[in-house]
Amino acid sequence: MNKKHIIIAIILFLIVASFVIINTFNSSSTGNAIKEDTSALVKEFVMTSFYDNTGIWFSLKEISVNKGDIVRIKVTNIKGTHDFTLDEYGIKKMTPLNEEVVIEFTADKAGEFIYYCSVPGHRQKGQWGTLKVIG
Ligand SMILES: [Cu+2]
Repeated sequence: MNKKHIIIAIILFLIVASFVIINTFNSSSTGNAIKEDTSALVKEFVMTSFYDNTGIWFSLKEISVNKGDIVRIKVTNIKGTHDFTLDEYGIKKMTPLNEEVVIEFTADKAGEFIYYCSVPGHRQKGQWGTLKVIG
């Protein structure tokens, strides 16, 4: 073995050793970082839809989030036949009686939007609310 071979052997050893070190470092540092790596926040809201002798309603009249948030709305219809409609976000979901329906979307458009029930007459009788997306 001449000098050249020894130098090549040392270089190869250093390359392999650095790979091992890098891999060890990566796996230990990403272990708890993976789940924290979501910059978007999930904003959760819970509401019911129902009617009474004064009108037809969503229990939440207003929802306020920041642009970029993930919005999760849990709607339970406790009286009547309703849906949850939010035109600007392309959402129209039936809400069967006594069943929690989860609506989830990213609030990527800033502004004020009206969510409502599209069953004829319901919006006019009060079944709507405002989604405020603060940009
Ligand atoms: Cu309705």
